[in-house]
Amino acid sequence: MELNRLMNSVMTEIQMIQIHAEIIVFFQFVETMYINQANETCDDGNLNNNDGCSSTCKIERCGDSIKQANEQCDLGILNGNVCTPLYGGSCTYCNGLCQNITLNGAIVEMV
Ligand SMILES: [Ca+2]
Ligand SMILES: [Ca+2]
Ligand SMILES: [Ca+2]
Repeated sequence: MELNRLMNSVMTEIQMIQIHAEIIVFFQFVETMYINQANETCDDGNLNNNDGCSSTCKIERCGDSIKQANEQCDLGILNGNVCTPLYGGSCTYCNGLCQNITLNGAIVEMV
């Protein structure tokens, strides 16, 4: 009987330790989800893109090299690099507001 009670209390202690460990893991998980880590520029606690904070916890903006839903293009530092259309042709570049801009080249006039 004494041994039984001792065994029970040992088991209870082991269970308490396990529960404690699980609680720590849970809080670490919550922390990872919501708290800004050093490599993050934002954290909205979800894994969705296009809501201002990306799934990799970076602030979504024009110039981040990732095309968000409200952007037509995003080439990062190459935004605003104006292209040069050929004669009679056209070219498209991404401007500083992440919009595609199409330029038409001069028309070669047949004389
Ligand atoms: Ca985080
Ligand atoms: Ca998000
Ligand atoms: Ca972008």
